Amino acid sequence: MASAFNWVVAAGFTSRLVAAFQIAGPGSMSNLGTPEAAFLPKFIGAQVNQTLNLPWGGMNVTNTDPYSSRPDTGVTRTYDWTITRQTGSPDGVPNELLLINGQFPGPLVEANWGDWLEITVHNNIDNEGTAIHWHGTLQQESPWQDGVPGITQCPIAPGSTYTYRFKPDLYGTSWYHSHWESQYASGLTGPMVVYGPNHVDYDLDLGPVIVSDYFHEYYTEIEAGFLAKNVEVTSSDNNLINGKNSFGDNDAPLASFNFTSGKSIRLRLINPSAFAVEKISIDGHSMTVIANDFVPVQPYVIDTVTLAAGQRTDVVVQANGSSTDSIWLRAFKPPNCSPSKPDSNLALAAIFYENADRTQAPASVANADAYNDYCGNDPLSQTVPFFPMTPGDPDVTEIVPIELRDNGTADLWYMADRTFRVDYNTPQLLNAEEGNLTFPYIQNVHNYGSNNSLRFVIENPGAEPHPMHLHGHNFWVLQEGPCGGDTVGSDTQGDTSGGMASAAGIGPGQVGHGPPGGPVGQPGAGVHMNYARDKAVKRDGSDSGSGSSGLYGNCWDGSITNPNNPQRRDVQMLLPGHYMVIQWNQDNPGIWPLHCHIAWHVAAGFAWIVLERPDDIMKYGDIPSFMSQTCQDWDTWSSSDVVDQIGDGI
Ligand SMILES: *[C@@H]1O[C@H](CO)[C@@H](O)[C@H](O)[C@H]1NC(C)=O
Ligand SMILES: *[C@@H]1O[C@H](CO)[C@@H](O)[C@H](O)[C@H]1NC(C)=O
Ligand SMILES: *[C@@H]1O[C@H](CO)[C@@H](O)[C@H](O)[C@H]1NC(C)=O
Ligand SMILES: *[C@@H]1O[C@H](CO)[C@@H](O)[C@H](O)[C@H]1NC(C)=O
Ligand SMILES: *[C@@H]1O[C@H](CO)[C@@H](O)[C@H](O)[C@H]1NC(C)=O
Ligand SMILES: *[C@@H]1O[C@H](CO)[C@@H](O)[C@H](O)[C@H]1NC(C)=O
Ligand SMILES: *[C@@H]1O[C@H](CO)[C@@H](O)[C@H](O)[C@H]1NC(C)=O
Ligand SMILES: [Cu+2]
Repeated sequence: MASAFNWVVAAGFTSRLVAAFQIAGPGSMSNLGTPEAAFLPKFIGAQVNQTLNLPWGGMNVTNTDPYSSRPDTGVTRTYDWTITRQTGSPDGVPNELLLINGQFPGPLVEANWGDWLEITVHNNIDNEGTAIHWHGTLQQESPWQDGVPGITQCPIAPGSTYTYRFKPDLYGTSWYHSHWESQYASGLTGPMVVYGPNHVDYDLDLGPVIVSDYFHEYYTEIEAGFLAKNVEVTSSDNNLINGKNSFGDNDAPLASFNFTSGKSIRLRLINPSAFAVEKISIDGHSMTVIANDFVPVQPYVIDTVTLAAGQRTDVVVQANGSSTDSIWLRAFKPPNCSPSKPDSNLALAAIFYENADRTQAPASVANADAYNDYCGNDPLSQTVPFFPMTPGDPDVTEIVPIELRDNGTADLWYMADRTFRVDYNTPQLLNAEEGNLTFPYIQNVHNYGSNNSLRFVIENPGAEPHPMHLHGHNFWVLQEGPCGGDTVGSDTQGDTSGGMASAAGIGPGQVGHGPPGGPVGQPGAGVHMNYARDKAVKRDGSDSGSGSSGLYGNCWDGSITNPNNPQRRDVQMLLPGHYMVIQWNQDNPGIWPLHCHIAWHVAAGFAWIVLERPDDIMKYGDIPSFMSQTCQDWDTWSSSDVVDQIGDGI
């Protein structure tokens, strides 16, 4: 599926590299992807040859439902972080970054399944609040530690400190990031590994392989630009592996990794991009997928891993090369999935076998599928959770069309006719705990009471893909597919989809390469971005727009892929011109955003707030005590300093 264009990008990059090849070493902004980064253990405290006495006892992938039971090791692991804004040059270009303890990417957080984490965050940014979200954690015992400002806490004010204390309830690979506006696009993010049981054995754990888009402009400029419809600024400048790459011909050093011939090696692939889809491949090697997000899956073999923003995939690779081999690991961000500058789309990392010549650039050839530019995830039929769970009939079904709307001065995202904005001074969870379930309309809070299960049919009539993420849960992905029926044809007003495509910096003919046969999101194919406003009708019969009823919700035929055990994860890509159906059980009282994980989209109102079991939230008597210090500090700071809330706040 690779287009000629993509191959040109790749070839240009590779030939330049051969001239001046350097791998990153001491002095890098993070040791991840350098020879100093240690292989990871099977668990913290692991002894060589120790197989008994696992920290989590006899609980394993097949005998334990991790959503309802988990071990308790009695261990608390502590971290102490200071966040600063300073100049760094991870790709050789000086850039204004937000750093944790001076590192980019941020420090690796490690825990055993059943441990507690206690992470103290000092905000030393002089004029911005912050809050750190632990992506993919359920926060079942601590919904106030989810790290979303205005929702589960007041922001940590400049000069203030907050300590997050939570149990990373699921095991596997994840990441953390600031949830204040798009701060994470300027570096405020890092990897998180929770050691737990394995259903596929391996010899060595290479640790995090973080692949992400990268911008040479501070996030506030980009966010303001997106809102002001100056979307050129959302074109990424580079692609990084563990925070490393060169730019242009500056010869900045690359990431590298060690392979040992004959060994099976686990890689923890993470995409913390602001926007990009990443295609990850290793020349001459295939990969066995063992987990998607925090969900172990029945192993399947592929040549190229696809990660949308927020997603992770754990793979095991057989190091079957010879001991003198050196090869490339490639991360390619297809320019049809996110806007990007020319020549910015490929990152390479060197993989050296034990006797390789480490001074020479690898000369290996890309796999046939390395520059595949399909933006969607692996087929639902292929991604089968190892611990099976069967969804029941939902108590509530929502039909949610999405739409980008121009309000005259700004581009904002709407979900079923609703956009979103927080108030940093009154966190929603505090309101709920106090029994006040009346939220300002703009906060887009939906009270689902004590319903047992919720289903969302999300329809994307636009020209861009959206990686949909839910806090506090892994959702089932019941089905996905083209959504032409609802979006093509009847609406003759406001056909601005071509404008949307170019607004995103995506040129004609590059939009939404779907699975074969789909008329997917091609400009001019009748996709109407204003459709949602005009025709949105929720299934409960309330007409949320000005149109007639019954036009939404017609795309999905009710079929479910693997109905006894559908794919579960915490981010799923929603393609242009497609729908997706997700479902989850309300087993986690709290207040959880369902949002697009593209930083510029979520900052422009693309969030729907799920209020889950408020009666049980009210039983958490100690929420005010967790919030009081940050809220007092925030009130004090924000009463004397003007808060420049560029976007919706998250
Ligand atoms: C990678 O290999 C190099 C060369 O043998 C060695 O110096 C370095 O310590 C190795 N790193 C790891 C993490 O094994
Ligand atoms: C592990 O135990 C076996 C059997 O006792 C022993 O032969 C081997 O050397 C041990 N391996 C290491 C790395 O200690
Ligand atoms: C998990 O443990 C059970 C025993 O409780 C065992 O039968 C099963 O094989 C184990 N599963 C894995 C994947 O190790
Ligand atoms: C290594 O395994 C891959 C499949 O993973 C295969 O295509 C390749 O030919 C193998 N290489 C060697 C040297 O055996
Ligand atoms: C459009 O939305 C922006 C961002 O929320 C807001 O600042 C502006 O006032 C809105 N403009 C109009 C005309 O409503
Ligand atoms: C409930 O919260 C809303 C929004 O913060 C606020 O406007 C309202 O005054 C509160 N109501 C009560 C009774 O406290
Ligand atoms: C279920 O959710 C709906 C909102 O979609 C709400 O009106 C209803 O009261 C909830 N039912 C229960 C039992 O909480
Ligand atoms: Cu989006």
